[in-house]
Amino acid sequence: MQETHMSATTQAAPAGVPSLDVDPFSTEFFDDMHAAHEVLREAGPVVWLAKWGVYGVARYAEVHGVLHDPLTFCSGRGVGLSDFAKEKPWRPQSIILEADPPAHTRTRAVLNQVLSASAMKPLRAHFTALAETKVDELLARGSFDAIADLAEAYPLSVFPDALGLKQEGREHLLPYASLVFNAFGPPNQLRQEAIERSAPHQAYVAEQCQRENLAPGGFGTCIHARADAGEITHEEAPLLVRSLLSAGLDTTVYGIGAAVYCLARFPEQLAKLRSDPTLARNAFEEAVRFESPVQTFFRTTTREVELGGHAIGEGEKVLMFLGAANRDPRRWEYADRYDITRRTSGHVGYGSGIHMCVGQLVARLEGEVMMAAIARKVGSIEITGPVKRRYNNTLRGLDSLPISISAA
Ligand code: OVV
Repeated sequence: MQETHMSATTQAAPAGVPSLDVDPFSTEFFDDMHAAHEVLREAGPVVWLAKWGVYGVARYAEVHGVLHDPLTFCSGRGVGLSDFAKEKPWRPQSIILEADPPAHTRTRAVLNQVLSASAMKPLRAHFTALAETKVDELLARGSFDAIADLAEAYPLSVFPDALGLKQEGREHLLPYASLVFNAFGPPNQLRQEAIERSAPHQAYVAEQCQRENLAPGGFGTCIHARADAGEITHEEAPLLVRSLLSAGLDTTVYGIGAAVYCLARFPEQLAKLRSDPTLARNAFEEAVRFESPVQTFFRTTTREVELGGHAIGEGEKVLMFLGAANRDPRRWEYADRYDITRRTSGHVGYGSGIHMCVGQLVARLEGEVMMAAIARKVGSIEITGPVKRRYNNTLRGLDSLPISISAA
């Protein structure tokens, strides 16, 4: 392991930048995150995170500013702690997430098309029917775990088929995604153990990215067709399929989990949703702001730059706290309230700018139709047992949410 990351002593702050010794990748941080986010925001527009020797931004303005200057704050050196200019990536670099213009522009254009609004149209009826079937089944059961039985079960029932994956081996999908998101973090236990156990999951994913393993009509086949059209090479197509396998499932699991957790905690918001099911899409969007299932990404500076009044050198990692920005009182009124009628636009739960989630329409479709099915069919939601947190270096969500629901 790299000496720079393993040093027992913390790394000294550049002059004038508030230095904090909080570790944003520790269980203590995850367990009391909102208080820690406030400390980060109030310390200044930019902070130094001594434990890992990186800069951090937790206020909305600076997070937004970094996201919208992708040439200065690049992704090509990795969006995790590891700097690809200094360390070999744990897997071949993503050609969309971990890329900068002009290379990024071409791969992004392909996924923009594959996951466009018009590509969503043929999916909506089927995604809606399966959300309704799922809610009916759970109403019949009465009590269940909202994570395993709803937040995981529903995306698993629609997304792998939409991608065109075969049935066999799908049990690798969630562990693979969990690994990818842990790997953005520092070399802590979460990351190191995930990578140690990664070989079978990586082998499965590499195989499913091949054209012959993808069903006609799915997103995967659609990507390979763009290679035939000459927009990307035949070597690049499997890597773009891999991006969907990495980022397309667990994120929506955490998003839907967040939304159900919100409705369970805030019954007056469920009542409002029931009285007007057209609020379903915004109720999901507000859950993405409120919980920020994807909490953090890094950028790397490509030059000396001024940020929050401080000069930052070239080759520095900057950690963006998306979840803290999404609750920054400088930007949001009643930031800590889940309010399904709020104007949510501008939240950075999907990022912002040229790298903003390319799968956001799929995520919103899944979230909307699930919230709409709940709005029409569910009368009440009650938490019936201990709520357990799941720990991941990037994703925020629950491991277990025991609930009971009643019919409308
Ligand atoms: C947004 C995201 C998360 C994880 C992986 C990828 C993208 C990828 O492109 O592989």
